[in-house]
Parts: sequence; C-alpha cells; structure tokens
Amino acid sequence: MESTNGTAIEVPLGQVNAEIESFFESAPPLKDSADISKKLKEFIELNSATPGNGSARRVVCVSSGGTTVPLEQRCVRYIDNFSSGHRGATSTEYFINAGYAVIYLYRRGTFQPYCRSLPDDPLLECFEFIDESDIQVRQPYSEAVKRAINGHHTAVAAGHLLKLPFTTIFEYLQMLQMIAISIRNLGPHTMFYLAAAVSDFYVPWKDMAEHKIQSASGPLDMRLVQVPKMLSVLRKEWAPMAFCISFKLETDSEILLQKADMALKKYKMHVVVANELLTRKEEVIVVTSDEKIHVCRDKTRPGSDVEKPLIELLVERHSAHIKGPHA
Ligand code: PAZ
Repeated sequence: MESTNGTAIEVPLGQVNAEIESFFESAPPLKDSADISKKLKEFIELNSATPGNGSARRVVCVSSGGTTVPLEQRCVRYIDNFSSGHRGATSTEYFINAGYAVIYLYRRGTFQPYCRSLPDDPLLECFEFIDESDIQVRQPYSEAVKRAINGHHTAVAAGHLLKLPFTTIFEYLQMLQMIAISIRNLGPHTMFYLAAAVSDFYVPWKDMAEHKIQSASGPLDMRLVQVPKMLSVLRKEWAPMAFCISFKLETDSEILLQKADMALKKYKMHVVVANELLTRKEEVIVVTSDEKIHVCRDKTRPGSDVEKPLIELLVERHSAHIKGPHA
C-alpha cells in the first residue's frame, strides 16, 4: 500500500497472506506441476554439493518476459505487456558465465539465452537447401547459429540451465512459489533476479466469463482486481535466506527512484534495479539501502550490453550477502 505522499506503508503480513492464499486457491491449477517439481528436484540435486559432484553452485532464478491476464477461462482474449525478455535472456548468459546454475522462468515466445542474435522474423532465414534432402546454415547466420547451439546445449547438458515457461499471471506466481520453496534449503547461495514484468491487475478466475465475451452485449465493463504483492512473502517466508533483486520500470524519470526506494523498503528487497522504458538497454540504477549506482553499457564497444556490468556488480553483492548476516 502507498500513502498519499508516496511513502511505503507496512501492510500486516497476515492480511497479505490472506490475499495471497485466496489468489492461489482460486487460480486454475498448473497443468504440469508434477513435471516441474521433478525437474526442479533433479536440477537442485545436480547443483548441490555431494561427494560425486564436488562443490555446490550458486543458484539464481531469473524471471523474464511479461505475464498475461486472461479475460475468459477458455481464453481468446488477454491483457499483455511490452516485455521482450531480452534483459532476462542476456542476464542468464552472464550468470552462467559467472558460475551460477540458472532457473530461467520465462514467458513463452520471448527471447531465449544464447539465441538473441538469431533472426526471429523468420528463423527459417538462417537455413537453405544444399540439395533435395540436406540443409545448411546460410553464411551470414553461421556464427550466430553456432554460438546459440554451443552455448545453449552446453549449459543444458551440464545442468546449469533449467528453462521453465509460463504464459499467465496464474502460472507465473504458482511457479515462482514452487521454485522458491524448492531452493530454500540452499540458503544464502540462492538469488532471485526478478526482471519479469508482472501484471498488477487481474480478473479472478471465479469472476471470469467461461466463454468468449460477446461484442453483441455492448460495451465491456470489467473489474480488474489488484494482484497480491508476493515479494514480501517471497522474502519473509518462501526463501528468507536468498538474495533478492527486483526491478522497477517507469516511463516518468521524476518518480523512478522514489518508486524504487519504496519497493526496496516495502518488500525488503536487497537490491532494486530501476530502469526507464526508453533507456533500459543503455543504463539502469542499482538501488540499495545506502547507495544508488548508475550502471551503463560500454558505448565504446560495439554490441556491448548493460547486463554485463550489472551482473558483475550483483554477483559481487551476492558474495557479500553469502559472507554476511543474510536474514
Ligand atoms: O524484457 P525487456 O528486456 O524488454 O525489458 C526489461 C524490463 C524493463 C521488463 C525489466 O528491466 C523490468 O524493469 N522489469 C520489471 C517491470 C516492472 O516494473 O514491473
């Protein structure tokens, strides 16, 4: 909750929990939850310290892309947002390079790690026939295809990348909870890097039309309710030892830092990364309880991105979190 002068007001956790419980109770159950649980269990075992594996890896959950809000239970129409998943995909590559195991919780159809340089319009651009039965990669794309196959297959085969797709707000929040609870026992060695653009408003499942809404019924009058804020519960209950980073996007630079500060305090995040829509690929501001650090893309290097210095900084902060008091 926000006061009229923009400062954060503490909402009692009991009230928040009741809203969250009601959200989860009324959400349509995840279709593939048993399969997701199994994949998570195997991934965590693989990246935990055992006599066979050697030392444990740090584990980060990177959320990426935007959630949809369905308007009908047999969904024909939905509300969506702009997020392309570029931030999450790029950051995943840098986390893997830095030695992390990444759970990539991503919106179906958005950017994928190691595949950012491939044309998506259409992907078939990359290939051509050599003869009637064989194809090859066309020359201009050969480096990008090799990089994608090599990076992606190596990370997946080594057990350093687990990709879990979502579409709706219901799927996203249920999966985030499953991930948080699954990695909780790894303690401070875990990180949440929540770059997904999560819907603020939704139609509760029980209030949603079952069938396609008919235009013959006249103007559409629909009530959207607020999605309960899960960040404080993630911090306090689901994964209390994890290092938690959330993102704040605004289009108005005047309010960006104030909103980021508020999120930091209200949800007790360790870091909030503030960014503006138009400059998000050029610079971000890393906001902590005592610092505001501008992180910029190195413009002298063609093809550089802001995620490189950002992840370097966050990995360093995570190391300090692991050494220090982390509750
Ligand atoms: O996905 P993308 O690369 O197009 O954009 C990234 C972003 C702007 C969605 C991300 O940096 C971000 O700010 N996520 C949180 C958005 C929010 O305030 O809900």
